[in-house]
Amino acid sequence: MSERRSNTWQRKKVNRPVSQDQSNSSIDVESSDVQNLTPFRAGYVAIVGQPNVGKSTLLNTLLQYKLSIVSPKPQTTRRQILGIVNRAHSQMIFFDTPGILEPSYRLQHTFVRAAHAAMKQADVQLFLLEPESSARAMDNEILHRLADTQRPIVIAINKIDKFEKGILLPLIAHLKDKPGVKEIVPVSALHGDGVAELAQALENYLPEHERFYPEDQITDHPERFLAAEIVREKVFLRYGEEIPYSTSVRVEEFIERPGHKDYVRAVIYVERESQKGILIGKGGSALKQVGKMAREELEALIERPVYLELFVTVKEKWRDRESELRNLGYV
Ligand SMILES: Nc1nc2c(ncn2[C@@H]2O[C@H](COP(=O)(O)OP(=O)(O)OP(=O)(O)O)[C@@H](O)[C@H]2O)c(=O)[nH]1
Ligand SMILES: [Mg+2]
Repeated sequence: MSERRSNTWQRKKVNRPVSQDQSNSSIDVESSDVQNLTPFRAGYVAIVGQPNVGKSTLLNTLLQYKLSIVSPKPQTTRRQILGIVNRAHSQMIFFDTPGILEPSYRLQHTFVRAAHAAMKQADVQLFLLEPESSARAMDNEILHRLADTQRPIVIAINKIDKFEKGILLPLIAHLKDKPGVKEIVPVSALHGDGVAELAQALENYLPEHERFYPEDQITDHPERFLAAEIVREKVFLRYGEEIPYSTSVRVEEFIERPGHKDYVRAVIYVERESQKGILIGKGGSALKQVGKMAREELEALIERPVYLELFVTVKEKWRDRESELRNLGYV
C-alpha cells in the first residue's frame, strides 16, 4: 500500500475554450497579430456574498467542472475553495468563500474570516447577490467592506431565471454608483446565462501577468479535502434540521492501492449522541445512502474505483470550541 502523494488536484483532460482551438488550419495573419497584442492577464478573484446566493454554483459554472459543493441550504461552504479558470488571454484564480453572515457561534466566525481573507488577496472582487433579499442591509455592509479593499468590484446579480426582469432595474440603479463598483452583470449561475459576459468583465480588470498555475491544474486542494467536502455535501442533501450544521467531515486515510480500489476512511463528527443515531439511521440505512452517493461522486472525480468507509463520532459542541475547530482545520 502506498499513500497517495499527489497533493493537488489536476484535471487530466483540459477543455480548452473554442477560441484556442488550433485545428482550423487557415492562417489569418491579422487576427493572430491582434492575439499577440492582447496582453495576458492573471490574478485572483474573490467571490463573496451572503449565504445561499449561488457563489459555489457560479464557481462550478465558470470552471465547467463540479469542484465546490452546493446545496439548497445556506452555509454549505465553510472555507475558501480555490478554482482556476484558464482562458485564451487570462488565468483567473477564483476563491469561492463562505457566505457572510452575522456570526452566532465560533464556527460561523471562521466563515466570515475566510471570506475577508479572500477579499484581502483578491485583485478583483466579485460580489454576488440575489435580486430579492431579506437582508439588504448585509449586502450594503459587504459592499462597504469590498470598497475598503480599493479593488475593482464587479457585481453579479444571480438567479435571474427565478425573477421578473422588472426587478433588476431599480436594483442596478441602487448599486451602480456605489464606491468601487465597475460593472453589474445579471446572471443565472445555474443555467449559465450571462456567465461568459461576467468572465469577460472580470478579465478586463485583472493585472497583466503570466500564469500562476500550470494550465491543467484546476485547484490546489488535495484529494483528501475534496473527498471530505463531497461527503459533507451528501450530508447537507440527505438530512434536514440541524444535522448538516452540526456535522464536520475529516478524511483520516486516503490510500491508493494499485490493482485495487482506493481506500478512503472518513469520519463524520456530530455534536450529540442523538444526532449520531439520526445520521446512521435504521439499520445504518441513512449512512449507507450517504456513503453510496459520496463514493460515486468521488470515483467520478478521481477516475478510480473507491472503497469508502464512513464512521460517525461525537465531539461535543465542536462548533463552539476553538481547540476542536483547530483540530478540524477551520482555524
Ligand atoms: N434558480 C436558481 N438557483 C440557483 C442559481 N444559482 C444557485 N442556485 C441555487 O441556490 C442554492 C445555493 O447555491 P450555492 O451555490 O450552494 O450557494 P452559495 O452562495 O455557495 O451558498 P453558501 O455556500 O451556503 O454560502 C442551490 O440550491 C443552487 O442550486 C441560479 O442561477 N438560479
Ligand atoms: Mg457555497
